[in-house]
Amino acid sequence: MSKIESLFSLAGRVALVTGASRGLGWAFAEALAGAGAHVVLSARHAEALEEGATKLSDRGLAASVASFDVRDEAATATAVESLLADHGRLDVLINNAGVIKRADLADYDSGTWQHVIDVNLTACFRLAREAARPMAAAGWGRIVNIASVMGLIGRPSIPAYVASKHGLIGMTRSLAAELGPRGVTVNAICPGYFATEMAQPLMQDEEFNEMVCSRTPIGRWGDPGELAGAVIFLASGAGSYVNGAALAVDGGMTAVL
Ligand code: GCO
Repeated sequence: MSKIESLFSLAGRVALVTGASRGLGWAFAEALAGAGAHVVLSARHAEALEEGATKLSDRGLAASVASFDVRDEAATATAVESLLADHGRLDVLINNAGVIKRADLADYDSGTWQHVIDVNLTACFRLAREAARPMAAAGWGRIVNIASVMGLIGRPSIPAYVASKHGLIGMTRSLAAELGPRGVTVNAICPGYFATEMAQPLMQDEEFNEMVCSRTPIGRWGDPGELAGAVIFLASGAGSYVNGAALAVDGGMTAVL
C-alpha cells in the first residue's frame, strides 16, 4: 500500500452506518467498505440490509447487518453491545438515519415536530454516547454526523428538519470538544441537494428543481457517490486533525447568494 493509500485506508476498522439500506446511507456504507472497513449496515428493516450486505460481500467487501430502530434507546444500546461482542471494536460511527416532514407551519403538528427531532437529533446523541465509550477506551474513533445544508441555512416548510440539523451541528461541536482529548474526532457532513428517494418529490417539482440547479454553482443535483471522498477522509487517518468541522458537500450552494 502506498503512503497515500494507507492514509485513507480503513482496513481493520469496524464502521456502523445508520439508515444504510438506501439513499446517502447506502453510499456511505459502500464508500467505507470500499476503503477496507467492515461495515455494519443498520436500519429498521432487515431485508433491505441483507440485500445490501450481500451486494458488498459479492464484491469481496466486508459487511454485516444490525437491524434496530434508532428511536428505541434500549435497542440502540443492545445493538452496540452485540456489535462489540461480535467484532471486539467500533472505530467509526456514521450517524446518518434521518427523516423529513414537509408542511406549512399552520399545519405542522407537535407530534411530527417531535418525531423529526427524535430521529434526526436525539437518536444521534444516544448512538454517539454508546459508540464513544469503546472508542475512547481504545483511544481512537471517528464519529461523523450527517447534517445537511439545512443545518447551515433554512427554507420554508421543514422547521423540525432545519432545527434538528442545526442542533446536530451544535452537538458535533460539543462532542468534538469533549472527545478530542481522548482520540475521538467528531465532525459533520452537510450534504446539499442529492438525487435520492427522499428528494424525489422535490426533483419532480419543476420550480424546485430549477431553484436547486440555478442556486448551486455546479449547476446540478449531487450524485450520492460524490459523498464518498468526504466520508472516507473524515473516517480515516487522513482526517486526524479535523475535529468539530461541518463540511459542506453541496456543489457550492451555501458559499454563494
Ligand atoms: C428539503 C430537502 C432537504 C434535503 C437535504 C438538503 O426539503 O429541502 O429534503 O432538506 O433532504 O437535507 O441538504
